[in-house]
Amino acid sequence: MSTTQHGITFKKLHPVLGGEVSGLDLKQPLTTEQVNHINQLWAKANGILIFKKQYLNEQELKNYSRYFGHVLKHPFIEGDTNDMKHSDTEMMTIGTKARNDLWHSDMTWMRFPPKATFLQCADRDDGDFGDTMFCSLSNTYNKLSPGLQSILEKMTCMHGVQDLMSRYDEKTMGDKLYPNGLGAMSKIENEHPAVIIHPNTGKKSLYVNNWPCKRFAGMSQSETAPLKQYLMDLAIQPDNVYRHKWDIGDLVMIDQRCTMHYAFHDYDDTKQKRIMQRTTLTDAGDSPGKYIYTNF
Ligand SMILES: O=C(O)CCC(=O)C(=O)O
Ligand SMILES: [Fe+2]
Repeated sequence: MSTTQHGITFKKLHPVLGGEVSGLDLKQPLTTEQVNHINQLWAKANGILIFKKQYLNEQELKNYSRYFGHVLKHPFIEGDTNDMKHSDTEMMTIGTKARNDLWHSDMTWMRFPPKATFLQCADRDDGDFGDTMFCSLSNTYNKLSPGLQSILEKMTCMHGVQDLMSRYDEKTMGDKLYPNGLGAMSKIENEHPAVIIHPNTGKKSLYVNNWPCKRFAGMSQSETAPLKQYLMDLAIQPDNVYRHKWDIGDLVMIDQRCTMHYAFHDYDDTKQKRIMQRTTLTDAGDSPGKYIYTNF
């Protein structure tokens, strides 16, 4: 079922999350009305909004991103690897060999996590590989019993990035605070509520993710594991997951406040090509940051 308003067509792709917008050329400047409309559709799509055939260059992707927030200078800038590089600090290129085949939300290990990441398929070989799955954490919250909902609303979680360090150049990844001041690539854990209220939609969402959420505050990881496992199993049930098959030029706006994602690495990365580009958005400048959720 699709609806059209001001020449913009919206089609739901999945009962829970995921919607596709057509009728817009994102290379062109947008009016305030168009931006407001896209924001409404983004909420209607429960945080996963897809545009096909956009083919934005790096500057155009950054320009488009800026309509929705501040484009964060990514703090891994010193951690470039063969598989992930930064043409500048605001744009990240995710190469064929990169591994994101674990369920996660982006960078909740930060003191002030990003609200969204925009992901574009810049180049890839044809074929049935390298899909990305998205699941809804607001719907996961809705599935819980009122009893567990109210327990979780009183809880907070500790999020940490340290176990990712092995993938990067550890020498540059000490306890250093990055210029944007939003986090530290270190043993430091940052505390966030286990349930948040999305500031735009007012909807409650589980803010416990498979990664980088480590443990409930005041509890060990092993004490946390059973409840976290229960929540994650619920989150990734097939009826709560939209699976995207990428074409070159697809752009997905991912709301990191109410979703997790998983990128399949089901291909031979020495033979098949899959190049993605990403911007990371916050609601404030690079410093000192601002919470992207409403607390209880
Ligand atoms: O390549 C993908 O589909 C996902 C990339 C990703 O998870 C990330 O950049 O955080
Ligand atoms: Fe990610």
